[in-house]
Amino acid sequence: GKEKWPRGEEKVWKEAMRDLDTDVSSITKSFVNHVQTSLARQPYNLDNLGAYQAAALSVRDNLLVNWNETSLQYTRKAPKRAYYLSLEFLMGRTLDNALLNLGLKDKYADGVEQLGFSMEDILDQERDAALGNGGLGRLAACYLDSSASQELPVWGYGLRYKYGIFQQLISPEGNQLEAPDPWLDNQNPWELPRLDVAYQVRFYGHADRLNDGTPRAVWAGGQEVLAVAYDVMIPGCYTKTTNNLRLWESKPKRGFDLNSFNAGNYEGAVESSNSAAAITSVLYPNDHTTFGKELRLKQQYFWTAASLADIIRRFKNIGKPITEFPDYVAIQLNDTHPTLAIPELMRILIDEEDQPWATAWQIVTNTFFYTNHTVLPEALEKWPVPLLEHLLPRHMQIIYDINLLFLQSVERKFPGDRDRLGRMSLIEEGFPKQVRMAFLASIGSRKVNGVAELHSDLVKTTILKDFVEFEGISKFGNVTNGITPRRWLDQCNPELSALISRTLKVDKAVWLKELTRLEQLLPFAEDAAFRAEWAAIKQRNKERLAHHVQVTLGLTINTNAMFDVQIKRLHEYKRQTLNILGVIHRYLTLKNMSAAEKKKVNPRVVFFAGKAAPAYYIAKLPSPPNHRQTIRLIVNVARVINADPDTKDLLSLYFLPDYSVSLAEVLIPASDISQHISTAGTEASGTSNMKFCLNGGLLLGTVDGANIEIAEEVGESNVFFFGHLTPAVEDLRYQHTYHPVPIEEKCPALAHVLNQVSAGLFGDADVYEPLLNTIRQGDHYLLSDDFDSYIAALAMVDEAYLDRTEWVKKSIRTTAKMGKFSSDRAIMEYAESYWNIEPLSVV
Ligand code: GPU
Repeated sequence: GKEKWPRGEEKVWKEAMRDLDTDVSSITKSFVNHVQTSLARQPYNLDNLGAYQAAALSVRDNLLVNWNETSLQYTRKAPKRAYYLSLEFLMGRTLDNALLNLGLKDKYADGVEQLGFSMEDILDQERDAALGNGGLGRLAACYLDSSASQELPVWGYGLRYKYGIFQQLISPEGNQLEAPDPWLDNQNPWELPRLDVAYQVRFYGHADRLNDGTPRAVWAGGQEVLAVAYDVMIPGCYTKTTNNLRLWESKPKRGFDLNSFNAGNYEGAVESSNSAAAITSVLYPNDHTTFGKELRLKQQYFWTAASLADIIRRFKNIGKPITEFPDYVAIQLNDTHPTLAIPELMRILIDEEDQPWATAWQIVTNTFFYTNHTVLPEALEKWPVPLLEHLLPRHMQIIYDINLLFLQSVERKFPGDRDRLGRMSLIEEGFPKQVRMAFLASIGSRKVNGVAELHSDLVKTTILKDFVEFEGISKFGNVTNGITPRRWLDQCNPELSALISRTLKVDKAVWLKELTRLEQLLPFAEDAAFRAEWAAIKQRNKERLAHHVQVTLGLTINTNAMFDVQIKRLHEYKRQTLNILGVIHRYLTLKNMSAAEKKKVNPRVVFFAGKAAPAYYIAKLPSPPNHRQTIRLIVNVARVINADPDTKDLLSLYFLPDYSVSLAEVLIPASDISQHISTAGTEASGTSNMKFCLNGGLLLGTVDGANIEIAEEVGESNVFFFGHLTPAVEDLRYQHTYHPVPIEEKCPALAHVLNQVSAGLFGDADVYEPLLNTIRQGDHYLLSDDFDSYIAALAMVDEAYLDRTEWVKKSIRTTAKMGKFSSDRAIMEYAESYWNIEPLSVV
């Protein structure tokens, strides 16, 4: 029976359970209260860090009230819920975002000012939560914001890495150095340890089929590790809905192994406890690459097993039969990293719930949804069969069983087509055999999608072509990525946000959630006074960036120049090399100009930022040139160019170290033009392209990923496109291999640039040789094919910038037409067309 509630006097409870007061004096009271109690500090010597912590704890109180209320409603009403499984959540900072979503920023700013602090200084104390590598992890963070903002019952599940993405340092020679990111060192106020929410996760051991006429098996032995929940509050914008991001931490099942301890093996006992904790110790810093490391596979299973156990327990509380699981639960797989959830759910349904195979498979294939984020072959996950057999013996059996039944059904549809069976098998033949995770994710899911129109078409016609032919096209779709306009406009560009509200004559609470309203800015492109305000805000954002660089790096930046920005992970396919070679071309051209010619040139400042994969895992390979060399080249070109009195007023170059979400928030609003220049067909979507355009920066790019859809929205006259198109890429690569043309003939301008680098114009000539040779020979990413049109596009940018009035019009029109790229739109497409979930208001 249920206990009587409230236990004591109802009136007392109800009064105490009101929402917190949010007038300024209650805010200062709560702040000081946290200083004295939670932090146990003396108010008289409180520093900025302490003030940040007190402010965060005070804001958190508000979030927790909403978060509790939201959970209660979900439990009471038991709606269908969606779960977003992602190995990465690149959250960045939380305080500013929470204040804005709660609508409390002005009041807190007022309160802390009365106490002698500045809001800006306080916000700047927060460390980024950088539990991700790049676009894939940041997308997950935007999707959580949009889910909460639209009152959708969506939870995230991930890992609580002790160390996030490494901190990047750049040595004076231009080498990337990596330092650990101990982001949890100063207590994290945004998480709530849930030591009572814990599950046991097994590894290794043996799996024995019962062979009793059922498909059941018993998996026993091996190692058991504990998964403990840490909950992160995800506030919606102007709504009480506050969702949850549950991150798992690994712990040894007992503090240490008592048996070894008693046997006098203290070291062994401690080691076993270390190995359990190791699972969630560090985020793998490799983006778009896989290398069969056992610890990474352990992370993937640990996380999917704990998340599924938690989801199933919650489902069981509703009291419905297990066959109704897909009516209450949708699980989105963010890339193939959580694909083990498919055999894991099969295992639970068969071995623990005693379901027949067909029923279990029916449940599984109605529960999961799989998003693919790349078609680059080297990025498609494959796990060696021997490793899986060793670590997860029962799952390997289940994968074999899935494969057998699947191939039998393929054989029925395409009798005798053995090539097809080989192509479609979940097991790739070879030494060792490997499990193709994208295939397993596809056949185990209700729907499969790519992240932009072009990319989704490529998924359907290349890597999953056979699967489309077998299962029908309707299972394969597209959901074009989006970004949250809260962080990527209102928070990072408050002046522009305020101008938009004033101009549209509507509160930002409205247009931030209905972003297509920005279209109403279009007529103001013709209004000179509006254009002046627009341009002045861009200018102040450039000064804000320059100030940031001055304070952090001690460098003085020319804010009367065009700001040209490329910021993203370093990757061959993203072609930062093309950009730096273009910069060198510009430098050489300027060096040859007369004083009179130079007068007509508009000054330009080029910014790069981004991390390269650490060297350790390729260190032993016969050095394919890696992106670290590109960083080194950028830094050394910067050293030469920025010091050259002939050119430095017209061209300068900066590599900003340690790119992060919070650095992006300063860079993006300051950009006049940004570069998204991947070889056509290689960038699945890109999302920073959307952020720049939303902030009125123009786009220079290839006809790739979401660039295409951005151009469709803003109009081709407002973007600068160049380069070969996707259908030409394969032919060009074929030419490179079988009919190579020397680069001097094919692209003399590029050959000249390469020769200058080789000749030592920027020092270290031999260091760059392997990098330059990838262009001279093979040139897989087609720099030599696209260089001339790239240079032409850069010239068109220069030309367009000379007519500043026209440029500002383009900038306004670009922002005005970016409504489609709100992550609210994207997440609603998932909610309606995939997950079948609905908003639920929390009042
Ligand atoms: N992406 Br696969 C990553 O950031 N990391 C990865 O390992 C893989 C994909 C990116 C895509 O490169 C980018 O084009 C896309 O916008 C983003 O995922 C989100 O879908």
